[in-house]
Amino acid sequence: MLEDVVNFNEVPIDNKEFIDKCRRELNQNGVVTLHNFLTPETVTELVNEAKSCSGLAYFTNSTHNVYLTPQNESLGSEHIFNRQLSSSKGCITTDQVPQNSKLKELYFSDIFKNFISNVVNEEALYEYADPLSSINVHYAAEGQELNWHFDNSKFAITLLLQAPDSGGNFEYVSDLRNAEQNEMNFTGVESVLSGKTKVNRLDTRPGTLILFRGKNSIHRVTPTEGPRERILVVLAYNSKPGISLSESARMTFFGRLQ
Ligand SMILES: O=C(O)CCC(=O)C(=O)O
Ligand SMILES: [Fe+2]
Repeated sequence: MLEDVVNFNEVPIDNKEFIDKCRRELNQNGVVTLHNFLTPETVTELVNEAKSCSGLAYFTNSTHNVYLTPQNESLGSEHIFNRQLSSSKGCITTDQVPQNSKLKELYFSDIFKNFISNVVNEEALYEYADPLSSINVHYAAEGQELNWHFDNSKFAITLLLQAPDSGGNFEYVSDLRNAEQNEMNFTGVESVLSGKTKVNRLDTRPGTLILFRGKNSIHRVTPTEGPRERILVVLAYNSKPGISLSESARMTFFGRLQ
């Protein structure tokens, strides 16, 4: 029952007015924050489930530029385009999430997919064709962070399961570049990386769903502080069926193709 997973009293995702309100909010702010999206029982259950699977997680330390692209040699190694930032990422993949998990019930639910597709203005949403990329549970232990970047995907859905004692904050600057017009805004990026630009911080708690347009909004997750790890779920969809995440991205994030 989806009612056991989603807190319909506070977050009526099958209600037209509520859906319209979320769509307006996303269009205006590039982000929708839904606190208490998951019922408290579901949060507890999913934290226990995630902890029992954490031994399967694949951890990588990587360096990347904010655009998540290869270097452009012609700009020189000192150029902000080529500035290398380090991130550490650990996650389990869709096939490692238990078959009877409430995460799968939510991800494949028509009510949830209909809600998301209406809010993001897509006709329909489809799972990834590969067995890894649709549902990922991310773990960030003390000191681990996800550095400044712009996403490749049009939107991202996250569910925080466990917050660290401190740190692990989601920070962002909206509409810093325009990918559609290939405007990269080197000056704006430099100013964020050097700490001159004031950044926004999302208020996210266990059970909160975030719907975020990260293609033009630079964002990061600050290092986890203290022994309690940050545990967060990423749900990813495509607007067309039969699409897999690229092989290079699968190797980078998961260390395997299937
Ligand atoms: O961990 C988060 O809250 C955000 C993750 C993120 O930005 C990403 O996976 O691209
Ligand atoms: Fe991101």
